[in-house]
Amino acid sequence: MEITRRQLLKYSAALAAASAIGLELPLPKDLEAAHVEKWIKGVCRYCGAGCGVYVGVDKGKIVAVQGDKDNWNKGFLCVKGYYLPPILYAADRAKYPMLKKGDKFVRISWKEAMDLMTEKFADSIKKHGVHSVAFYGSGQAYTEESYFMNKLFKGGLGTNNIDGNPRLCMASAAVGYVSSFGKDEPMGAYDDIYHSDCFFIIGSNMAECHPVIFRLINERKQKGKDVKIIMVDPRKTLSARIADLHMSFIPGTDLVILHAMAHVIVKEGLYSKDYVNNHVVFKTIKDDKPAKVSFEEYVKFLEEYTPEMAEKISHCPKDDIIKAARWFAQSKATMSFWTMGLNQRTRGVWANNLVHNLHLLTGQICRPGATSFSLTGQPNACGGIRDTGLLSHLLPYGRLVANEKDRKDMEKFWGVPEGRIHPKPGPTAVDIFRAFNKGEIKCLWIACTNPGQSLPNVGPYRKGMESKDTFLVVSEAYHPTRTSELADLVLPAALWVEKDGTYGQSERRYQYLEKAVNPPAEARPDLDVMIEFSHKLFAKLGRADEAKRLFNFKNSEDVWNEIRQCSKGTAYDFMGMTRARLKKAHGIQWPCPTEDHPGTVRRYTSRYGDVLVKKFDPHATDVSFYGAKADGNKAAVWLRPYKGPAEPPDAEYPYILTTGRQIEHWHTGTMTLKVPELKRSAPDAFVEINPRDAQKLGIKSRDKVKITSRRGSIVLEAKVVDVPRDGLVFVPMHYPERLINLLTTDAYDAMSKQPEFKICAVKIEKA
Ligand SMILES: Nc1nc2c(c(=O)[nH]1)N[C@H]1C(S)=C(S)[C@@H](COP(=O)(O)OP(=O)(O)OC[C@H]3O[C@@H](n4cnc5c(=O)[nH]c(N)nc54)[C@H](O)[C@@H]3O)O[C@H]1N2
Ligand SMILES: Nc1nc2c(c(=O)[nH]1)N[C@H]1C(S)=C(S)[C@@H](COP(=O)(O)OP(=O)(O)OC[C@H]3O[C@@H](n4cnc5c(=O)[nH]c(N)nc54)[C@H](O)[C@@H]3O)O[C@H]1N2
Ligand code: SF4
Ligand SMILES: [Mo]
Repeated sequence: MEITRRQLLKYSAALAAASAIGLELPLPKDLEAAHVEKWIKGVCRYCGAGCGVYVGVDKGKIVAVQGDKDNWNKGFLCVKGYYLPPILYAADRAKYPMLKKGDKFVRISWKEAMDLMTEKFADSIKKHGVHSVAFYGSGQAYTEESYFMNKLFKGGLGTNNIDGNPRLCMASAAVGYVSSFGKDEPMGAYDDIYHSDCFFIIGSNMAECHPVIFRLINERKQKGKDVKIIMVDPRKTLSARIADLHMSFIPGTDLVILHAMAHVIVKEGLYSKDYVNNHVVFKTIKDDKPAKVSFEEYVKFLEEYTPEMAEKISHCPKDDIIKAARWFAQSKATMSFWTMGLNQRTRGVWANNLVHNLHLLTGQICRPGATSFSLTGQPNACGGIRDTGLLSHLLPYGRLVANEKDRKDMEKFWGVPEGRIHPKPGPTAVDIFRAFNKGEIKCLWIACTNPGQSLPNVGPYRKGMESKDTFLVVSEAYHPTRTSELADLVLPAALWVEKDGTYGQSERRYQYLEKAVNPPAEARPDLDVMIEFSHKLFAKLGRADEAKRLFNFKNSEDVWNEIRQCSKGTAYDFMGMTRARLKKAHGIQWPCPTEDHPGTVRRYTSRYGDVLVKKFDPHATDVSFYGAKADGNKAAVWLRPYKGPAEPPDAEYPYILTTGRQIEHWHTGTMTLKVPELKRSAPDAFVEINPRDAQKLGIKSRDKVKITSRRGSIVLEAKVVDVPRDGLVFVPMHYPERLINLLTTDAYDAMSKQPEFKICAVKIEKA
């Protein structure tokens, strides 16, 4: 059966959401497997929602996927989830280690590959020191893999040259949570959706990017009385079409909108005196340092941010701002969601702080339905990267590289000499590639990410990756990709349920993925390769005995057990999540300190079950932001002045280019473009432009259009639709033959170092 895009969306949770009808659509016949020997419990490979799945195995092959009815997703999946099986059997799976000789790749053995790789890394370390090697990881790797590499680099080698693609994705959210609440990760859960009656969704196209979570919101909207959805996005996305209020504005100006909402809330007395008096400190930056200020000073700061002023800057109607502020403050329970529209910005952290501000001011937090919830992009950005600390400034479970006590703590835990962990944060994603370009980093290992396509301003970084003067290893499940084509050595990787491990998802939920089938040919689980690498490298550095002690893991369960120990006593404590428990459970939410603990749905509140409140704050009555010990366990409302994007449009480049996603495809398309139904539905890139701008430019749908930024240009087909606002165009990021990142800017947020993928200036002409 030929499936059209319309039908496909229908089968996905997305259209169910968008049209708010037909929620129980049957699946098309060709999604149901003919015969299944056994069903194995797991998790979807793709987004941070973390839908529970069962994978159907027949004769050693995955033949079907169905939703887990006992998990939070209640058996629902979106199209990507249903169509998982074909990604394992694509013709371009990487099957053997491949070495680049001249312009060609030749097959070599694993022994040759590991000998060569460890020789290159050891040689570089001996000649140029430990900071001449680096690792670039992924929010899609298993927790065990990421924890292991972090230990190897920071604890074993003593370099912080290790970062990952969550820097492009969740860094602003992580720094936002830490600066507002003292610790990372959301306090709430998907369960809050069932209790909320106002959804404030900003910079998030949930219908396409988190469809099953969006489905829950729609279900709530249909069942609840007077449930409001506010959507704040400069495009009228599929998600925005069902909103009660869609606030459109000039990209990069939403800081003034958020301040103006706070202005209205304060002016109309809609704030919570209890929160202001008991749970909040007000903070600003004075002389480059955080400083406390009074509530009165905050009110004074807000004075200039009137709805009128906000309208002038953002072009969002002031009446919308006032209405949104009232709905937010006056609903019984308000829940916010945001993703890349806020995070991928040079003011990403500030934008995150301003959303938290609204919740703290109004007391719309830490009770059922009221919470400030950052949606995670990748399936293991939370558990694997933010929690294990695989970012160049972090150590596991909330500890910091720059904090002496935290370093000592980890040195003791890992059993390495005091002073081993380097006190200075290492380079972040973009800066790793800058250093690689300059030859300051000489050997780089990239695993489970495709930066040759996904980095901002990717042109110069592609040149650096291709250089013959440095050594690039890429662990990939497919070959060639836009990164593996630039590598010196490609290591074939087992994919998803071809190996076992743990994912930690948006709502602090850990889930275990069992191995269901064997990887093709000589592809191996990344963890096996990482462990072998550590022993061989240390042997070449004359430290074989140390490696035996530090990296003595036989399998992923050994690593998981060390990880649990490492979380013990921290604000992340999940000592109680044994492998045996995770195998049976349909996900467990941390904190979960003991084996008989059921997991924690809502954090920072003892009334709703967080047992760590009493442990860290014995005097707490109900709510305690115990991560913020230095501020007396109070959260921070930040005074963050308005600043616009790094590259606003001007006379020469008068349009704004924004980039992002479609429901069918995953990032660089290596997986989803191999699924015929998904490819048919969304076959190629396009530039979305609204009818008014199209008319001005003399462009019709399907015309070829040339888009040029200060860094590069691309020719794409026009799609004239009334989705982006005036002056804005949108291009999806998924297509390897259409590198939109040749145009984007690598300017990044000063605090989170997350690049501004969402905004750069372009000019547009008919090609
Ligand atoms: N189908 C699919 N789903 C995915 C992924 C995928 O590749 N495909 N990837 C996953 C990952 S890793 C991530 S990070 C998430 C991303 O999920 P989302 O962030 O929801 O998706 P995007 O399309 O990147 O961008 C979201 C919206 O930001 C808006 N935006 C642009 N500029 C601004 C601005 O200045 N302010 C505001 N408020 N909004 C703005 C855009 O118009 C766009 O609609 O999706 C996850 N889910
Ligand atoms: N223009 C633009 N660019 C963006 C963004 C944007 O909004 N706009 N968003 C940014 C964001 S939020 C993100 S998260 C990044 C994502 O960017 P990437 O992480 O670069 O994109 P993916 O396609 O997810 O890359 C994962 C790679 O790992 C491979 N793989 C899959 N499973 C395994 C495995 O088990 N082991 C190994 N070794 N490999 C495996 C896949 O084939 C794929 O090539 O893109 C960023 N880039
Ligand atoms: S919503 Fe996300 S986790 Fe759920 S099926 Fe779709 S891609 Fe997979
Ligand atoms: Mo992401």
